[in-house]
Amino acid sequence: MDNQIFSSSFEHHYGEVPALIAHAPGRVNIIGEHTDYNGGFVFPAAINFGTWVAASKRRDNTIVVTATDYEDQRNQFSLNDIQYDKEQGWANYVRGVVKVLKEDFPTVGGANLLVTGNVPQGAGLSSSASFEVAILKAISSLYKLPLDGVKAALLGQKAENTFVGCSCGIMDQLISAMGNEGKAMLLDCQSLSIEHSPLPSTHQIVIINSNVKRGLVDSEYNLRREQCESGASLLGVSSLREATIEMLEAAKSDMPEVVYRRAKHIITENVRTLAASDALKAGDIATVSKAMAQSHASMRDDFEITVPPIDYLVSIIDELLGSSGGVRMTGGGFGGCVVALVPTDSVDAVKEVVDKSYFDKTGYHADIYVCTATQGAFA
Ligand code: GAF
Repeated sequence: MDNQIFSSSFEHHYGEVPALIAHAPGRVNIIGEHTDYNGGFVFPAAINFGTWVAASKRRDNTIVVTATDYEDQRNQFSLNDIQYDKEQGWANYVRGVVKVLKEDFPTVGGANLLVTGNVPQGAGLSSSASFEVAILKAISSLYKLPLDGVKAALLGQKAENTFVGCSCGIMDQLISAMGNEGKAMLLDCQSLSIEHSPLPSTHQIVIINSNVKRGLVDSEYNLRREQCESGASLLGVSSLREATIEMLEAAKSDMPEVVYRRAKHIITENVRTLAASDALKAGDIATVSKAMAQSHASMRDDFEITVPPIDYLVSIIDELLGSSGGVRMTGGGFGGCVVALVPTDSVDAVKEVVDKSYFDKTGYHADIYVCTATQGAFA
């Protein structure tokens, strides 16, 4: 992103230079899927794709936002009356975060905003969280609000849960706000404690976008959440974070089979996430590889959130890498992307193996992004 060109574009739209440009990244989750809303562990990294927001203050109580990625559509609303917009769906991420921000910081005032981004949408790389956190970063910086990264993430999640209508967990907003360059972040979603650990210099993060557009995401996502809550309740714990595999096996015959399998995924995924993060720190790639393979199998068989083209991508990359790297589906599921931790000298081979057969086998073209882990939101 060229800041000079973006500033000129802001000037073209609003007749003044922006006071600041804020940025928030998308994310890739290395391991720990659907564990966040169960109080568990996740291990994502912020990536070098994100959302940029140029901003200046307005004297009135109005937010005006222009979206370059939606043909310069403009949306405008008063801070005194923030309603859901049925016409311009994208604008509800702005309306939602401004509404929850204003509840906590009533002094927030009007703003002109210009937004652009390059996180592939609907691909499981958190384009929405990156959008929410970038808007929060821009407005809180304009008005010098004491909003730290964790608080920004909680507001972004609240906006998504209460205004946009997705019962997401905290992972995406928190990594977008708090990521570190070159590092993945182990997050305990119960205590919100964070530990950053360097990614191995021998490996690259490679993301393969299946280009299967995620279908039924919100309804299936919310259903998984309900099934997990039902599992916790049948086990007599406040969240599946508190459950062990022994407790689950003992209660198996008293619970619906589907709830058993959903709970099994969460309980085993928490164990795998901690094991993978420890192993990565120790440079033990073979253990990371095994944990990622088991995570994918668990998402496919027990949590049932993968689709055949994604399973195919994982199988061909897994066969190529063996224990030298890891591969699994990343994100909420039902399409989207695969993440692979690939030895630097095998990146071309991964591209080749995907190019060779993915289209013929599935009818979809894959996009491949070799990513770096980046810093979280800044202005
Ligand atoms: C989506 C949600 F937004 C996250 O909170 C998380 O649950 C993820 O799916 C699955 O791990 O990205």
